[in-house]
Amino acid sequence: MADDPAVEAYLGLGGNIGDVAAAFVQALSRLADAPGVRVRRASSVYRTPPWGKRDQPPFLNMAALVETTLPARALLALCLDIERAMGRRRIERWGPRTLDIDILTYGEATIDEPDLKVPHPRIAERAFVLAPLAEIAPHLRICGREIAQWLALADREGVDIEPQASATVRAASGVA
Ligand code: GSY
Repeated sequence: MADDPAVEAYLGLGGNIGDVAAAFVQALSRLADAPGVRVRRASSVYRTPPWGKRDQPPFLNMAALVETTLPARALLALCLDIERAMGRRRIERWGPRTLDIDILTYGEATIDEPDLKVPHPRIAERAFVLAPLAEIAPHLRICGREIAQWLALADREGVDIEPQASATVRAASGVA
Protein backbone atom coordinates (compact mmCIF):
# COMPACT_ATOMS: atom_id res chain seq x y z
CA MET A 1 0.00 0.00 0.00
CA ALA A 2 3.13 2.14 0.33
CA ASP A 3 2.98 4.18 -2.91
CA ASP A 4 -0.74 4.27 -3.59
CA PRO A 5 -2.80 7.19 -2.33
CA ALA A 6 -4.73 5.97 0.69
CA VAL A 7 -8.22 7.09 1.62
CA GLU A 8 -9.66 7.19 5.13
CA ALA A 9 -12.96 5.37 5.34
CA TYR A 10 -15.19 4.98 8.39
CA LEU A 11 -17.07 1.72 8.83
CA GLY A 12 -20.02 0.90 11.07
CA LEU A 13 -20.33 -2.62 12.48
CA GLY A 14 -23.42 -4.05 14.11
CA GLY A 15 -25.20 -7.25 15.00
CA ASN A 16 -27.58 -8.85 17.46
CA ILE A 17 -27.38 -12.61 16.88
CA GLY A 18 -24.76 -14.84 18.54
CA ASP A 19 -21.45 -13.66 19.97
CA VAL A 20 -21.33 -10.25 18.32
CA ALA A 21 -18.15 -9.11 20.10
CA ALA A 22 -16.37 -12.18 18.69
CA ALA A 23 -17.78 -11.33 15.26
CA PHE A 24 -16.34 -7.79 15.57
CA VAL A 25 -12.93 -9.24 16.49
CA GLN A 26 -13.01 -11.55 13.46
CA ALA A 27 -14.19 -8.78 11.15
CA LEU A 28 -11.44 -6.38 12.26
CA SER A 29 -8.86 -9.10 11.86
CA ARG A 30 -10.07 -9.95 8.34
CA LEU A 31 -10.07 -6.26 7.41
CA ALA A 32 -6.53 -5.86 8.77
CA ASP A 33 -5.37 -8.92 6.78
CA ALA A 34 -6.82 -7.67 3.50
CA PRO A 35 -4.32 -6.23 1.01
CA GLY A 36 -4.60 -2.46 0.81
CA VAL A 37 -6.38 -2.02 4.14
CA ARG A 38 -5.08 -0.84 7.52
CA VAL A 39 -7.32 -0.62 10.54
CA ARG A 40 -6.31 2.63 12.25
CA ARG A 41 -8.87 3.15 15.00
CA ALA A 42 -11.72 1.34 16.64
CA SER A 43 -14.40 2.78 18.91
CA SER A 44 -15.79 1.21 22.03
CA VAL A 45 -18.59 -1.29 21.59
CA TYR A 46 -22.05 0.10 22.37
CA ARG A 47 -25.23 -1.68 23.38
CA THR A 48 -28.01 -0.02 21.41
CA PRO A 49 -31.79 -0.39 21.22
CA PRO A 50 -33.01 -1.92 17.96
CA TRP A 51 -33.91 0.63 15.32
CA GLY A 52 -36.58 0.00 12.73
CA LYS A 53 -38.12 -3.17 14.10
CA ARG A 54 -38.37 -2.76 17.86
CA ASP A 55 -39.28 -6.31 18.98
CA GLN A 56 -35.83 -7.85 18.66
CA PRO A 57 -32.80 -8.12 20.95
CA PRO A 58 -30.53 -5.11 21.51
CA PHE A 59 -27.65 -4.66 19.11
CA LEU A 60 -23.95 -4.20 19.65
CA ASN A 61 -22.48 -1.48 17.44
CA MET A 62 -19.04 -0.02 16.91
CA ALA A 63 -17.17 2.10 14.37
CA ALA A 64 -13.73 1.71 12.83
CA LEU A 65 -11.42 3.88 10.77
CA VAL A 66 -9.60 2.13 7.95
CA GLU A 67 -6.99 3.58 5.66
CA THR A 68 -7.27 1.94 2.28
CA THR A 69 -5.99 2.00 -1.25
CA LEU A 70 -9.04 0.03 -2.40
CA PRO A 71 -11.63 1.87 -4.47
CA ALA A 72 -14.95 2.27 -2.64
CA ARG A 73 -16.59 -0.54 -4.60
CA ALA A 74 -13.75 -2.95 -3.79
CA LEU A 75 -14.01 -1.96 -0.12
CA LEU A 76 -17.74 -2.72 -0.27
CA ALA A 77 -17.02 -6.11 -1.87
CA LEU A 78 -14.52 -6.85 0.90
CA CYS A 79 -17.04 -5.95 3.61
CA LEU A 80 -19.68 -8.18 1.98
CA ASP A 81 -17.14 -11.02 1.62
CA ILE A 82 -16.30 -10.77 5.32
CA GLU A 83 -19.99 -10.77 6.26
CA ARG A 84 -20.56 -13.85 4.09
CA ALA A 85 -17.42 -15.66 5.27
CA MET A 86 -18.62 -15.21 8.82
CA GLY A 87 -21.93 -16.85 8.05
CA ARG A 88 -23.99 -13.69 7.76
CA ARG A 89 -27.56 -14.32 8.70
CA ARG A 90 -30.25 -11.72 8.21
CA ILE A 91 -33.64 -13.15 8.87
CA GLU A 92 -35.72 -10.22 7.64
CA ARG A 93 -35.31 -6.59 6.56
CA TRP A 94 -34.68 -4.39 9.64
CA GLY A 95 -34.61 -7.64 11.63
CA PRO A 96 -31.95 -9.54 13.59
CA ARG A 97 -28.57 -10.16 11.98
CA THR A 98 -25.21 -11.68 12.87
CA LEU A 99 -22.97 -8.96 11.40
CA ASP A 100 -23.36 -5.90 9.20
CA ILE A 101 -20.40 -3.88 8.01
CA ASP A 102 -21.49 -0.58 6.47
CA ILE A 103 -19.29 1.95 4.72
CA LEU A 104 -20.23 5.20 6.48
CA THR A 105 -17.82 7.50 4.66
CA TYR A 106 -15.13 7.05 2.03
CA GLY A 107 -12.79 10.06 2.17
CA GLU A 108 -14.69 13.09 0.91
CA ALA A 109 -16.51 11.05 -1.72
CA THR A 110 -20.20 11.25 -2.42
CA ILE A 111 -21.46 8.07 -4.08
CA ASP A 112 -25.09 7.53 -4.98
CA GLU A 113 -25.52 4.14 -6.57
CA PRO A 114 -28.29 1.64 -5.88
CA ASP A 115 -26.13 -0.60 -3.68
CA LEU A 116 -23.58 1.95 -2.45
CA LYS A 117 -24.53 5.28 -0.94
CA VAL A 118 -21.75 7.26 0.71
CA PRO A 119 -21.92 9.03 3.11
CA HIS A 120 -24.36 6.47 4.44
CA PRO A 121 -27.74 8.22 4.03
CA ARG A 122 -29.06 7.71 7.54
CA ILE A 123 -25.94 8.40 9.66
CA ALA A 124 -27.32 11.67 11.00
CA GLU A 125 -30.53 10.05 12.32
CA ARG A 126 -29.08 7.05 14.09
CA ALA A 127 -27.52 7.30 17.53
CA PHE A 128 -26.28 3.70 17.17
CA VAL A 129 -24.01 4.93 14.35
CA LEU A 130 -23.30 8.43 15.70
CA ALA A 131 -22.22 7.50 19.24
CA PRO A 132 -19.38 5.14 18.24
CA LEU A 133 -18.40 7.34 15.30
CA ALA A 134 -18.28 10.48 17.48
CA GLU A 135 -15.81 8.71 19.75
CA ILE A 136 -13.22 8.32 16.98
CA ALA A 137 -14.20 11.16 14.61
CA PRO A 138 -16.07 13.92 16.48
CA HIS A 139 -15.08 16.58 13.94
CA LEU A 140 -15.81 14.59 10.80
CA ARG A 141 -18.32 16.63 8.77
CA ILE A 142 -21.27 15.07 7.01
CA CYS A 143 -24.35 16.82 5.66
CA GLY A 144 -23.22 20.22 6.92
CA ARG A 145 -22.52 19.31 10.55
CA GLU A 146 -19.84 17.59 12.58
CA ILE A 147 -20.62 14.09 13.91
CA ALA A 148 -20.52 15.38 17.51
CA GLN A 149 -23.15 18.00 16.59
CA TRP A 150 -25.40 15.38 14.98
CA LEU A 151 -25.02 13.23 18.07
CA ALA A 152 -26.05 16.12 20.33
CA LEU A 153 -29.28 16.36 18.30
CA ALA A 154 -29.98 12.62 18.29
CA ASP A 155 -32.04 10.54 20.71
CA ARG A 156 -29.34 8.48 22.37
CA GLU A 157 -31.50 6.89 25.03
CA GLY A 158 -30.33 3.36 25.74
CA VAL A 159 -27.10 3.79 23.76
CA ASP A 160 -24.34 2.92 26.21
CA ILE A 161 -20.80 1.64 26.11
CA GLU A 162 -20.61 -2.10 26.81
CA PRO A 163 -17.37 -2.31 28.86
CA GLN A 164 -16.82 -6.06 28.63
CA ALA A 165 -17.32 -6.27 24.87
CA SER A 166 -15.19 -3.14 24.36
CA ALA A 167 -12.33 -4.66 26.36
CA THR A 168 -12.61 -7.94 24.45
CA VAL A 169 -12.49 -6.24 21.06
CA ARG A 170 -9.65 -3.86 22.07
CA ALA A 171 -7.51 -6.66 23.50
CA ALA A 172 -8.01 -8.97 20.53
CA SER A 173 -7.70 -6.40 17.75
CA GLY A 174 -4.84 -4.41 19.25
CA VAL A 175 -6.39 -1.27 17.77
CA ALA A 176 -7.01 1.74 20.04
O1 GSY B 1 -27.00 -1.89 9.56
C1 GSY B 1 -28.01 -1.57 10.43
C2 GSY B 1 -28.54 -2.79 11.13
N1 GSY B 1 -29.49 -2.39 12.16
C3 GSY B 1 -29.23 -1.94 13.41
C4 GSY B 1 -28.03 -1.75 14.13
O2 GSY B 1 -26.90 -1.98 13.68
N2 GSY B 1 -28.18 -1.25 15.41
C5 GSY B 1 -29.41 -0.98 15.97
N3 GSY B 1 -29.45 -0.52 17.19
N4 GSY B 1 -30.55 -1.17 15.28
C6 GSY B 1 -30.47 -1.64 14.01
N5 GSY B 1 -31.46 -1.88 13.16
C7 GSY B 1 -30.86 -2.34 12.04
S1 GSY B 1 -31.71 -2.79 10.61
